Amino acid sequence: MTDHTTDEATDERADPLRDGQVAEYRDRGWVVVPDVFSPAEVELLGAAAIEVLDRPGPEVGREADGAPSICWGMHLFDERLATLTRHPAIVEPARQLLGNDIFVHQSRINMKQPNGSIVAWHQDFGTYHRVDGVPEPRGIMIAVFLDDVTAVNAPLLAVPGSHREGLVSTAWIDPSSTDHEQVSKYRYDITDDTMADLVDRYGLDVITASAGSLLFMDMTVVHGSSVNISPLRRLLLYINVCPVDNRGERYERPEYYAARDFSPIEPLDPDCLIRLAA
Ligand SMILES: O=C(O)CCC(=O)C(=O)O
Repeated sequence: MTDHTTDEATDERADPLRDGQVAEYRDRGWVVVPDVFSPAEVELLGAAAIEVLDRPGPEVGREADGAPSICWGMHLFDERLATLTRHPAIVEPARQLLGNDIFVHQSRINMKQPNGSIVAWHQDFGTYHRVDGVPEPRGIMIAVFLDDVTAVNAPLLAVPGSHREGLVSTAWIDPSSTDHEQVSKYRYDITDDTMADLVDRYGLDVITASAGSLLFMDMTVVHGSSVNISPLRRLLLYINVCPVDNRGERYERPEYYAARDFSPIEPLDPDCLIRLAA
């Protein structure tokens, strides 16, 4: 992989995140990088996401009224979304933070429908470890904001510093959950007592950003989101990556949930998305 230690002034592939951003990620568990993608790129990705959410297959999870809320494995189904996973703005910071080449363990489109269901408190690594056999809590949940997300349209909520806890041991799969056959089938929800303890010790933050921004979050951070009772759309894409020396060792779930392809991702050029719009 690229030598990320070279002097910034002489290497155009120097570390993409500044020291302060890396420190914020390590300390809090996440960092937001604003205004990465242009309005044209956001429009291209939004159109791709809406098309993919229209798929009839089991990779699409739905609200009780049938409206699609999630599609796992988005990059397997669309060239524009596959290209996104190889965009340098995604790949280079992830390689920098993880100190190794990366692969995509899971991707998903998350459309928070008006009055759609909550996402209960969980750690993405909880499922990746317990179900997919990813050995260590090393990986990043990258969110691509395709809408402005503010306090009013059900932003992501997260416990800062909770990545230091490692795997939260009291998480469980709730078979009585209304969306058990769909979205929460593999999700280890964190119990109320554990959540109260974590919030007591670490607090709870809201993550807002404008369309075109990126979030890099340690995949061990405890997070969730509430119902979107606003009329405003909230469309996010997620690309969850692991370093190539931390790959899943069990294959109980289909590939759209958990990677089979562990080859290191080489970044494309910065215009790779916009070229697809032409
Ligand atoms: O976008 C959200 O509100 C949370 C999504 C999430 O954490 C998940 O799908 O696992």
